[in-house]
Amino acid sequence: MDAAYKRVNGDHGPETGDQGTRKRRGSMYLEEETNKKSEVISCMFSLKEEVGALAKTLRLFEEKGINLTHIESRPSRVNKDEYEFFISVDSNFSQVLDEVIDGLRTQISGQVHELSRNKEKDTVPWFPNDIQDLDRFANQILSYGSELDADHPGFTDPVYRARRKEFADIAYNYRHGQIIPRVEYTEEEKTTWGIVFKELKTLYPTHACREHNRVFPLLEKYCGYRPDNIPQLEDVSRFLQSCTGFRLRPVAGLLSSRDFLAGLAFRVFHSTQYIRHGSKPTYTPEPDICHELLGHVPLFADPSFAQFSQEIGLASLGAPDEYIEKLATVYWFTVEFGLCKQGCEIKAYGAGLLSSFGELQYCLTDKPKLQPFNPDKTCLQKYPITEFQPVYFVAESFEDAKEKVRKFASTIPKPFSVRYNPYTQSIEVLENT
Ligand code: HBI
Ligand code: NLE
Ligand code: FE
Repeated sequence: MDAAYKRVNGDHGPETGDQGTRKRRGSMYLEEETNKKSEVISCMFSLKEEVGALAKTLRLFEEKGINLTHIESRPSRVNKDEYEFFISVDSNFSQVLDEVIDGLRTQISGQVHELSRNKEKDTVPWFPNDIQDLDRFANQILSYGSELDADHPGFTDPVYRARRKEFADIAYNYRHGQIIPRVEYTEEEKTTWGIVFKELKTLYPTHACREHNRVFPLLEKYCGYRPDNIPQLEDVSRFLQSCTGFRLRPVAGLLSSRDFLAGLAFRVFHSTQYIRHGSKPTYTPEPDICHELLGHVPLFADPSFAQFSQEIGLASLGAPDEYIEKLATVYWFTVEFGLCKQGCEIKAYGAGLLSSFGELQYCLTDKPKLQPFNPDKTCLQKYPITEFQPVYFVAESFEDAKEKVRKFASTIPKPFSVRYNPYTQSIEVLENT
């Protein structure tokens, strides 16, 4: 076994290998020994201002024998009582740096960001190897869930903002395998849910695909889907696991496309837990609990759709950035805003449609333009994210869409292919030799 592929922290089972042709590959891939050129790796972290905080942190590097080549500090612009530190190390230390970064994340109160790592063209971007590796995404959200943009309807509502911070903290502290903390929703939040729930329920029989309509009554029966109750993520996650092995994990805000799609490879769906602002229940550009529970969950309970979604996730692992963007677009026009043929009718299966009373009505009128789903074309389509879609793509069926995505995935340049091992909940890498 090539030592360069081995993870240093021995928390994984034995490597699965067929005479070295199949290797588990995770964070260590970047440091393959053929890649002799020394690269700089940088990372940034913030620390609360207190005596000895930096010394304590630097000890983590010392313990692993890591030589820092650069360190700078500046007062944090976000939190007045914090300092930000920027450090660089030589990539010879890349393997152990992972451990230090994990250590930093658990031991310091501030945030840690990895800034750069071996940006050479022919290297493969890091991807999670094991379902636990998804814990690393927890504090890599694009905008912290409690920092709302100025045009958000909750921006000037201090109660809403404080509430968003509570939800962000749950997600931030969540680790794989834990029970998702239950949330007591306020009367106001339940009212918003009730409006969305009741309005959508009148449209589902005519507008939603048959898979959604098949699962919805089960969610009412087993998961507390009712107009006066916001279901708990933990209960829904258990239900999904029993249907298709999909599970939910709470997330504080938007993840990068790469991270978000990688979750799907493990049948893990990153779910928000907060609810949209009550002033605009029929449409919100952001995912919220209505969107996740009413839009996504029913479809993830369908075996064929679950497999389709996982296929997009697997295709994303280690893909170059430009292909991540293409896959994110494919995801957008299927999982989020997909339409499909059912008999001689067209129905909605995209979660963004199934959670928006406004857009669910609109999408089946003659206003938008419809095109056949074809990943090669679909992946190039531009789209707005804060208004109804001008274009939708129509799939023949989930099975057909899955085959097409599989074909598309095989055109992504990668020196390996992957498959998911559900027994070990990890990715097996098959080298292309
Ligand atoms: N992050 N938390 C979260 N939820 C999403 O639905 C989501 C995301 N990041 C990216 C994303 N969706 C998509 O728009 C694609 O980029 C995959
Ligand atoms: N527009 C959707 C809704 O209002 O529920 C949310 C879309 C999230 C991508
Ligand atoms: Fe979504």
